Amino acid sequence: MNRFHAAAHSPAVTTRIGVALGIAFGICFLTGLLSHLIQHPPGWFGWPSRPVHLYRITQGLHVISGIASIPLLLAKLWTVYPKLFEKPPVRSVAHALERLSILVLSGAAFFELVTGLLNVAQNYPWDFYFPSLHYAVAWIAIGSVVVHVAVKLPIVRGPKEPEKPSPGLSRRGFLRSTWLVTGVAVVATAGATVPLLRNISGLSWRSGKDLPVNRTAAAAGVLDTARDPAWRLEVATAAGTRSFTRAELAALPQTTAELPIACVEGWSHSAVWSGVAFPDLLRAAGAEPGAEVRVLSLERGGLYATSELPGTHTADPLTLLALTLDGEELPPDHGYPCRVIAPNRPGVLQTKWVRRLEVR
Ligand SMILES: Nc1nc2c(c(=O)[nH]1)N[C@H]1C(S)=C(S)[C@@H](COP(=O)(O)O)O[C@H]1N2
Ligand SMILES: [Mo]
Repeated sequence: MNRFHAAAHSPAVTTRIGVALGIAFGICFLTGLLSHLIQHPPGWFGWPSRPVHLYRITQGLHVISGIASIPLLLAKLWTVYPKLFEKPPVRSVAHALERLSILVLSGAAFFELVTGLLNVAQNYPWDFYFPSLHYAVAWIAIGSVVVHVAVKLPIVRGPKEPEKPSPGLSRRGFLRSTWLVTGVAVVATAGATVPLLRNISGLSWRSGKDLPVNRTAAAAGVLDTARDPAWRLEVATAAGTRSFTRAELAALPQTTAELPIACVEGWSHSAVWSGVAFPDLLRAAGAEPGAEVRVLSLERGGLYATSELPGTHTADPLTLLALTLDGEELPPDHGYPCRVIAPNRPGVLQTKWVRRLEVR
């Protein structure tokens, strides 16, 4: 082993990288949990409709901290890998448990980072098992992190070993390389969500000038139904069902607002939308703003063909059933004849090609 390797395997280096990884992984877990709660809200959970940009920040943090965790996890495994092949493999029950917990921890962390990265890179390559599995394994990962930190805390807080001058240099070198690679990974991807970084984020996905398209009208199988002159928006309330032609929707009071689409993949993009604000639409249909509304798309099947608008959102005058995008008629790929655009809401819930609203 040369000096660089010997230094990289020192406990001090493992600890420094471990602390950074713990922070990045913790942020990733909490922001991921938040995103899950917003998409599958239990009764006790409420998510506000303001500030408008809050979800784009929390989800941007989720993806950025996840990406930062990848080089940190690799570096951390590198610093300890001689120990992974130690002999004898098991010295005592405690030792066996510790090794097992590290195996679970690295396996779960790897699974989370790789599935997250694939989701971002391939635009939802899976149908439904990804989000639920990614969510379930997150608990295994964070649970084993907590156990691992509890076991290692005495070492982290214990007396620092004296830095020997010569290996010290290489140690610092290894740490510096780790911070550098992590920094580059973050800056290269952060442009997808941080507008200021957009110009220098060579590698970032979906960072062009135009609003990205998540699923096209053709892919969703709605090209014909979206253009059908017989299309009507149905609004079902306790008092009965009202339907609106597109011209009738356009004749209602219109609201214009600049609002972002903040995809769970981490990219986000602002655009100027106009259409009917939900409070106005609900009143026109004989219902009250603040009612819970189920949104149904022309798309058949598909994970994102329906969504729920909570009362906080249907009472907010910035929650739109949008008819135009950047001053033009809504393009088919962005949801023609109309779509939901609500403030502070995950992109997956901004349902396109709306055909029916069910007021609860
Ligand atoms: N009906 C329907 N609506 C949908 C989707 C979909 O697959 N089907 N994708 C959602 C996702 S994941 C995102 S990020 C946004 C993207 O909107 P855009 O394609 O207009 O940018 O639309 C949302 N609305
Ligand atoms: Mo999305």
